[in-house]
Amino acid sequence: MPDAYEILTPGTVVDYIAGKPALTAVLPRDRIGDVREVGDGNLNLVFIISATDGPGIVLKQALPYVRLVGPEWPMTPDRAAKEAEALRSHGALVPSLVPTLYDYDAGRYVLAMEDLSDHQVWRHALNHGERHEGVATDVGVYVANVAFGTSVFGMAPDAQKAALAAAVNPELCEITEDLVLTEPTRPARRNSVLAANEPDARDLIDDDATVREMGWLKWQFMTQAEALIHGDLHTGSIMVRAAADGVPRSTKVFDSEFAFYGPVGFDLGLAYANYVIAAARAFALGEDERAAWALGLLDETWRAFDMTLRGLWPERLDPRVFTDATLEDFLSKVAVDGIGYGAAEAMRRIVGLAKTADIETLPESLREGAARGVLRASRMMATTRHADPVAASIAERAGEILLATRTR
Ligand code: SR1
Ligand code: MG
Repeated sequence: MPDAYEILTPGTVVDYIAGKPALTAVLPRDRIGDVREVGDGNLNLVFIISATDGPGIVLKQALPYVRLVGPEWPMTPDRAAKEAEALRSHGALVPSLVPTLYDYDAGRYVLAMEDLSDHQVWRHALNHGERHEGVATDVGVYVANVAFGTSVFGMAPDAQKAALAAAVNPELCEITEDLVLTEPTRPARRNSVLAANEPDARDLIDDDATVREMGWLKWQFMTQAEALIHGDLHTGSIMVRAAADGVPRSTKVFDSEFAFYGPVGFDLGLAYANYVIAAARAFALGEDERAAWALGLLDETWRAFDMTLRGLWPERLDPRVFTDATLEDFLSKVAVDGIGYGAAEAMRRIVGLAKTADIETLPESLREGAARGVLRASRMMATTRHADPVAASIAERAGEILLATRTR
């Protein structure tokens, strides 16, 4: 652990900004409005410092522990440095889809970023029944640009190796290895479900075929350094703004502290899983048409990923043996991986730590069926992905399962 460092409070952030020229250039002291601590994630403090006459600044400070649990779970605040690097790297590739980073304070683990107060967290929007068109496409475009631009396809080998070494993120990867890729299919003290779902959780643990898939996915996660992936690309890591009054719609991918060089399919999979979870909520609420829309997001993200990567392919740096056949092989691998990681993330959000508001805010009678459906859908995804790695058909079968298991 690093030496003690000063934790920001609503009372100290104004002086903090005033002491940093990179920040006063964006938000001079005389334009500072109010200060709010808004962190609702699992790990960090987040302050929005608004301006009296326009956008302000967001400060995000990594605590030396997991906020969701408390100081009894220490966690390196150096994760903020990984996030800063990912923001810089991804922001250079797809500036319109990543918040601007104004400053990174390595001594106090503070990121200063673009104020996205005119956006909302996509998960919140989904949970309120809103449909933001085009976001799933943006997700695919983002993942493809990162997959190409931070990998050996788009970077010189020496620069790519240096970036890979700098992005090693063991503590945050360990969280994912435990919470996403191990505990959901094993008896674990951090697992919990409604009493009515205990048989479903036991069925998952007893499902040897799914456990086998999780073992393989975990091994890939720990060994396949394909690109500087986001590492936590669920719908709570995406901000959305609808078009209004001449202001265009916007998507911003944030919260990349889990970034490291890992399998590209992991990012797609986290998005897929949270689309399935959004659909489970909609079905539970009797909004079947909106559920079908949410399931359609899997195909939308995949198509955008596929098309964008194909578009970037002619720019690959070494076409000697990275031929068009390599592209097809890579796309096939990512398709299978994405569905597998989607399965891992979906089951984890039902039985493991850090559940989703989508499911948790449902009345218990509805939650039972939604949770059962997501668990069964995730087992289907894990075990059928090799035979049928098509996002659209996986979504169709997930929909059948969610409909058949819903409770009233
Ligand atoms: C202890 S951190 C729990 C979860 O929060 C983050 O958003 C990641 O999904 C992580 O697994
Ligand atoms: Mg997060």
